[in-house]
Amino acid sequence: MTVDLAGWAGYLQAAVDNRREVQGIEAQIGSLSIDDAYAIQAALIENRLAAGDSLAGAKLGLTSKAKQEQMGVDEPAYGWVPASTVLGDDAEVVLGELIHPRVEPEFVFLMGQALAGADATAEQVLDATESVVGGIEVIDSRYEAFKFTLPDVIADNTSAARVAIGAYGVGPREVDLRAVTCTFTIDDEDVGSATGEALLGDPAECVAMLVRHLAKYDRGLEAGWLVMAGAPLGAQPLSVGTVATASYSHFGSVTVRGV
Ligand code: 0L1
Ligand code: MG
Repeated sequence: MTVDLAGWAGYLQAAVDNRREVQGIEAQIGSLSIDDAYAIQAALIENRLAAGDSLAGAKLGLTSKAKQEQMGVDEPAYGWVPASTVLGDDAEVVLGELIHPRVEPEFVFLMGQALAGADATAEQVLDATESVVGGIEVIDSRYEAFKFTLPDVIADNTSAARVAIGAYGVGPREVDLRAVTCTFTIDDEDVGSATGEALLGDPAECVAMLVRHLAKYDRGLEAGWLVMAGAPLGAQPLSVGTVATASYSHFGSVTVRGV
């Protein structure tokens, strides 16, 4: 069956624009291949770029057991970070612009050099990285009740909505990134702690997986981009008045407030 890639990309963009959740794609057409899901995602992003946005980087989602179990999915997914969605390390998130946002801590690589290749390794990722910082991603699935299949969430650019980026980082080999600890609090209540190792054993290996994925499309990471390696902990709802803080053992802290 031929999938209407442009039509589904428009369907998801309309959900963003109208701030209204929509039914999953697979629930409507039976099944969607991973390849077609990435093609819808590509069309969605191309439309945003044509409308004046630019790319600030790329992301992985679902790279920790905590996230995979929370969402009932057992594989990572890859997506894009539009420049218009990037916020500072103490950020207000306007809830009226979103559907049903959640927040999650992130390990974020800031690329000093471009990197591409179907055989990219974690060592090459560290070589190409300028620094690693903490972040908080705001995810906002466009699907009803935040429920989706893996192809659905890929098409939806892995629920990406906003990301707050920390101001302080470390050189990629200054610390063992697998041992960096993140503690997440919501309104001063501790909702969990995890280390970088929760990201498929090694955050740098996650980024290498992304580079190998991009190689299938003759693409790579660019110098100056940010790359989210994923969330080591499950996501939490963000409401008006909620204050979420991710504190990292080596990256300082990042805060977002729902307004
Ligand atoms: O960044 C993420 O881990 C999100 C991936 C998509 C699944 C979700 O919406 O939680
Ligand atoms: Mg994330």
